[in-house]
Amino acid sequence: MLIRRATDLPSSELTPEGVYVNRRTFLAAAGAAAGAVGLGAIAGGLSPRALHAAVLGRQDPQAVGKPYGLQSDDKPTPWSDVTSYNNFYEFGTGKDEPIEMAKNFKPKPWTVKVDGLVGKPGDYQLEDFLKPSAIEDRIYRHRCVEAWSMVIPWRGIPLADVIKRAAPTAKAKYVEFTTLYDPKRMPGQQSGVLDWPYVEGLRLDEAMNPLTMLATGVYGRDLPNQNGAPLRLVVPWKYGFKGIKSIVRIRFVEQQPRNTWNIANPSEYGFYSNVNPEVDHPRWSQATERRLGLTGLDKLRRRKTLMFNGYVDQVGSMYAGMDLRKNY
Ligand SMILES: Nc1nc2c(c(=O)[nH]1)N[C@H]1C(S)=C(S)[C@@H](COP(=O)(O)O)O[C@H]1N2
Ligand SMILES: [Mo]
Repeated sequence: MLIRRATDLPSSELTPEGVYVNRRTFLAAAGAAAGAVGLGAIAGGLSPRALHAAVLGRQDPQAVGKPYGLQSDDKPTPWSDVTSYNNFYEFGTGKDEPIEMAKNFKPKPWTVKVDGLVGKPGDYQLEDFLKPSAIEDRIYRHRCVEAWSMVIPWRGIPLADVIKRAAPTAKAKYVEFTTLYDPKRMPGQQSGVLDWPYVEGLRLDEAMNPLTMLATGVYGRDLPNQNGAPLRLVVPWKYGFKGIKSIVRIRFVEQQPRNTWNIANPSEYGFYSNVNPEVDHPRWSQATERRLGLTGLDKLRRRKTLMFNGYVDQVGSMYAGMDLRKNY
């Protein structure tokens, strides 16, 4: 990996993982919202939160869940930011696009295939797939490779539960996850911007780590489509792109699986993708981050990024002896 010293990324949030920016949808929606509520020409200045409230009339729900690894100044990022600022290229490359483009997506019924090197492969209806596990609410830090962060109250089950039920064989060393491939329902897949379907992977011990979740909700509600309905991965010590959305297949394999962003740009995105303030992205620093959903002076303050996103105690030992510059 090419490692260059970089200053903080300017406008990091406007640069998707290496491709391009599309603010047209957002600006059009902002214009419409302003018209509807009589705000006139200041439309372009509406925050996603204000826009959300204006268009949908929704109040932020209360965060629910047990805090994991939070610092004293980590407050849950408002629902309106969590659900309006998303990367989900199946529904557009702009972060403001998924909320709009995914709104008619139907995540039910949903089947999950469990296969590969397991004693108990199967195709499950989502309800049956989840049912044996207790649903939990957990509040995690969330750090994107583009140097923005949130604090998200997830709802879901430990991935370890699913793995134990699948009974992997001794040969299984990795877990591969695959997103739905259905270009009619996911119009972004009609473009060649990524190799479809989106795929991700974890080493088996990472997948078994008690922090790793399969999420079905945020803020105590079912996942909004733009957040990866009805089932997505949450790995809080890794960059956000490991959190593959709308999962239809979980496969146990012997070799390290390929992962979409590594396929798209191997010099910038690796397999491990652990949050690490000491290893810069080739085009920007990873030492600090910008927290979304804040106001006033807090909004301007960059915070120091923590090793493994603040989860060293829970996950550090899995990487003992590994060169984290090589295994980025
Ligand atoms: N299927 C799929 N999963 C995906 C993506 C995607 O484009 N497609 N984007 C990833 C990226 S780059 C990030 S940062 C997170 C964003 O998740 P969030 O919208 O819940 O914050 O989803 C990840 N999962
Ligand atoms: Mo991302």
